[in-house]
Amino acid sequence: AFVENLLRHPTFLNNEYHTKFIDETPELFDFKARRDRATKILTYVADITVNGHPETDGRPRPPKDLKVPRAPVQEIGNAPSGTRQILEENGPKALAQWMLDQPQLLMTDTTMRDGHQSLLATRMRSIDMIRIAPTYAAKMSGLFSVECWGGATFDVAYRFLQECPWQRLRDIRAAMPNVLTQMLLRASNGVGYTNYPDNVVQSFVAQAATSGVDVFRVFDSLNWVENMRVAMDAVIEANKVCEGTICYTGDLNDPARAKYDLKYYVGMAKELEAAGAHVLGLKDMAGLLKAPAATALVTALKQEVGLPIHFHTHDTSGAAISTVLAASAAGVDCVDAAMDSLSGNTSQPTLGSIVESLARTDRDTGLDIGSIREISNYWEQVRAHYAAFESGLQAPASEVYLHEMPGGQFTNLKAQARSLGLEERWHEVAQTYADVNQMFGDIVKVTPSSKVVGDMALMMVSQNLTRAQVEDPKVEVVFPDSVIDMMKGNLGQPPGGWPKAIQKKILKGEKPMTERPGKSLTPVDLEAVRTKLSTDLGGKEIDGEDLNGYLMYPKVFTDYANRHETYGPVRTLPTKTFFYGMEPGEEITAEIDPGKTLEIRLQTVGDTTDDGEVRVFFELNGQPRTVRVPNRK
Ligand code: BTN
Ligand code: 3PY
Ligand code: ZN
Repeated sequence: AFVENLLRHPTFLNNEYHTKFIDETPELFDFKARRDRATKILTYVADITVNGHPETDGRPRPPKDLKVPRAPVQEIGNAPSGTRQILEENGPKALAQWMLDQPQLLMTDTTMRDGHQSLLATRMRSIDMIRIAPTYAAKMSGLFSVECWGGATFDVAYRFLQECPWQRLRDIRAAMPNVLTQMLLRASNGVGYTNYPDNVVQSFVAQAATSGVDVFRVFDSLNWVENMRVAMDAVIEANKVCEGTICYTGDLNDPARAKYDLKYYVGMAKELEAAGAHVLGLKDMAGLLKAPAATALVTALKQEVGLPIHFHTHDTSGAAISTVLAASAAGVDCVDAAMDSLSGNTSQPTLGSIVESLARTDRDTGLDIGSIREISNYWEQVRAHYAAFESGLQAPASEVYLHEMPGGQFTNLKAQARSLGLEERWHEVAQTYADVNQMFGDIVKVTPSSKVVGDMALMMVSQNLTRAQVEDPKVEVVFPDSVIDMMKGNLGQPPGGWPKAIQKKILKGEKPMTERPGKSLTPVDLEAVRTKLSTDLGGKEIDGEDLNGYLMYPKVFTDYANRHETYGPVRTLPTKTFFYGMEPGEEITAEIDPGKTLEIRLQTVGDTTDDGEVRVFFELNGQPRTVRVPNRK
């Protein structure tokens, strides 16, 4: 059992990683409390069994005979030392120097973050990650890092998966103590969609560092370095790795897109270097960087800045591996890829194929292809459980060079279009997305600016508005709130500022802000918020993780906390049970604390009574238990 692995792990034994494992307050931590949590979990299983899970309703179902995914068996306790030890022993600057000194191409595995964010609507549950983490520790210690946190995973964990993102981080960290953990941080937008006060950003970064993030990839959705400093400084202050990141957009070799030329990117790289970045991130969130442009860009950046360069792309076009190989040949230090079975299309390029392509060359990654296959086979079993969240995307497409949607947004926007009845008009949405980009002055499109462009494009297609009409001062247009907010300056400034005419029309004469939004946001009184939240949640003790979760997403967090009161630690359920409930006669186990396992057998589901309730009969650790749930069908 994975928790047993954790328990026997040296890191686990040595640190206080434990706090959240105990969901209840310590004085309640006796047999009765355990039984209470068991009742809560049984209530959840009964409810899903009777009513189904709202998120999988009407979606494609995984095959009936799916087994709980099995990770390769691991020897515990002797994981080889890796990049994490370099950071722990020598600090972030020495780690950056170490990167520069390596002949091999270093690699980051993104499967646990961007991989499932881009292919499975971010819905992968922690248990499926933690089970394989010891295998990474044992067999993938040559990786630079594992990206496993941040971006959209944070709010999806609370909102849709009914689990604590911080606990995920601690669990992965404990099971994988030798490889750096990496997160994606939207600078002043934290892991949200809006600019937070400076002290909220600082508090969040400090907590993430404490809970287990080693490498922070910090980007700004308009490439405004001014708006990245607070987050970057907080990472540096925490003595963690600050990967100051350029977002790539446009087409380096297209004179019509001269706004984002070599000079622009080199200039931004120098600003990030001066701002204290340890590593330079090059984030091609839509997968637009073509191989010849990668050669030119990486060559120039290597000449002009002294930082190691870490390249991230998406395979939406199908051409990503050519770009990665060009970047490698030009001397890029590290690249992102996803394990084979969660790679390709809107996800990252294929890790095993990059490793094979470079084998026996001077950039040989040194990673073991047999281990990669084993781990990929595990992810293949996991992926089958998330059939409900597959996008149905059939093939790579060069259309990405037209619309420039980020891989993490593409399938989401498509689903949004579907829900608005615009699925048949998808290619119009794509064209309109490109038109909106031009209308807004050709901007970087990445969370949250990409969401604003998407909102505007959907509005235009659903109302049959053309760009010319939207720009015409005589045509009345009701703009989405997110568009008004961005034009006010609340996400910051793009290079060259916002186009004046459209900004004027959108703001109806209101004067926009041109300063850093954080400069005018009042700091939050953190202790006052903690006290109020505790009161709101009936006296629950609020630790730093809860507080920072609430500061990012007040309503999402409190909804999560209240559901946790009702359903207990449902994160411990197998994924199939979490989304589909149980079949009569089926047996599962759920390890609610290290070594404390619930054996749950569903006996039968009773008929619905006159008051609309269903009795569900279980055996819990051999004892009969009945739970009543409303029939909402
Ligand atoms: C969600 O809200 O979608 C995820 C958490 C699960 C909420 C539970 S599932 C059983 C019950 N039925 C609902 O519609 N919501 C709760
Ligand atoms: C995110 O911010 O979630 C992203 O993946 C941006 O690329
Ligand atoms: Zn990405």
